[in-house]
Amino acid sequence: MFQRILVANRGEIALRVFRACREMGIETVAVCSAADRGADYLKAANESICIGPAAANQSYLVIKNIIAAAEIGNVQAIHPGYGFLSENEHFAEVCRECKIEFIGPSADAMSKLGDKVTAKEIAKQAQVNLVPGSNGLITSEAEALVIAERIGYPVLIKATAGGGGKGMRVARNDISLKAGLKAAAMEAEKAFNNAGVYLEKYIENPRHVEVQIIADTHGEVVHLWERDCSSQRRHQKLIEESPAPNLPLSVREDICKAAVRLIQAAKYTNAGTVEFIVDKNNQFYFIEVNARIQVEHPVTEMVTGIDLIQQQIRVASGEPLPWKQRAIPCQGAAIEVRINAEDPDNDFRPSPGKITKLRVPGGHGVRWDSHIHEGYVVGPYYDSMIGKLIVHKPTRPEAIACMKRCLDEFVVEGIKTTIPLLKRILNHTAFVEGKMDTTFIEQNLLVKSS
Ligand code: MV4
Repeated sequence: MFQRILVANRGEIALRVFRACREMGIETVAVCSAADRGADYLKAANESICIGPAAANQSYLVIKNIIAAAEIGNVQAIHPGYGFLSENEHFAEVCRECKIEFIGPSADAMSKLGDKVTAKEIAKQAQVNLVPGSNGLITSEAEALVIAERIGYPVLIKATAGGGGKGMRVARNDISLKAGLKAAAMEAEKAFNNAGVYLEKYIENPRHVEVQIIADTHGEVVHLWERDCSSQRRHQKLIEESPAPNLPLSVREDICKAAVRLIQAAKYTNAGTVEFIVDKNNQFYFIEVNARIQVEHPVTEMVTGIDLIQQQIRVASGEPLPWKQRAIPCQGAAIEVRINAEDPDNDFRPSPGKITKLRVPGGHGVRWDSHIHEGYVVGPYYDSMIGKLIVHKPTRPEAIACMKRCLDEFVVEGIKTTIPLLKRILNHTAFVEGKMDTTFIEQNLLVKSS
């Protein structure tokens, strides 16, 4: 097992990893930008090294600065957290060239799954259900028109280097398909340096269901059940839960087994998430793989009782997975809300500033994963998430009641937060009945600015 790990991240997830390591007897080295220097959460690490100015592209995203800190800090491994360099295959490669273990998948698995067309080919080989569409990249307008004719409109144009909804375009007829292809390819070239696009049948109003998996370096893969993340706005998740509501057990088992087959076929190691969309008939379709630990991992930890960060570290050090699939339960219901320093009534504008008063809820089955405190200054430089509130109860109605009670107890003064919007969602019949889809919040819960 490693004795010392560097955490190449900040805020909530850096603290989450420091805490996991402390319990395992592993020392931690923190990196921080000038903006985070002296922050309270850094005291949970054994040492902290400043790696550059506030701007992420001059600190948390600079590979050579992080490697330098890892050398100075004398660590054996790096945990990347989520965001920043977590899915950067070049970073994973450099770590291993420097004889530092990257706590995540191999650069090879990352690059194969990072290309959506290649990921779909692997999924097809593993007999995982795909959305009908093009077999691979679109090579001409004429080809795209023939495929659209075959699968029927509406169709969705996606960038092979995209993901997370970046560079997607819906087309409902030949004219918008032709225009969309050109625009999507140009946008993808600019954003990802890769103009490749593919076509899929557009599934209207899907649910977003994703499967947590973890794989060791000895060929064992298990799933840790699924999460429903349909409560989102512009691809930013607001609420996540496990198990997925209104999904029959047989479908849940099938989707989880499909995820395991895909991960085995990709020779993927460490923790990852296989993302699906689910239509009104509970048919599921593979969408993409997220090759990192995700923000919403705590809901899975609550229902399975497994510490995913500790397990990531164990499998990265070469330990075999300690349990068989049948020993991984999905007990009760867990819900997570993301609390962001944003104004939901003002187009989610970031709301940086000093937190002048903070009262955090507690009680049975309540977990608060956050680096903030009264007096903390939320800066303008990074993602606006300031914490995650997670509840775990025997049943979903109890979890909803608990979350509502917690949000009522919450006091955050000095900045605007998404708490009022979260309360509205939790009180909406669509959420209470487990009937959210990925379009619901934008269509029903937001005051449209004219
Ligand atoms: C889709 C889709 C409908 N049909 N693919 C958006 C994010 C990216 N990971 C995949 N996404 C979608 N792919 C087909 N063929 C709808 C979405 C989608 C979505 C998916 C998951 C979570 C939120 C979403 C919000 C809008 C659209």
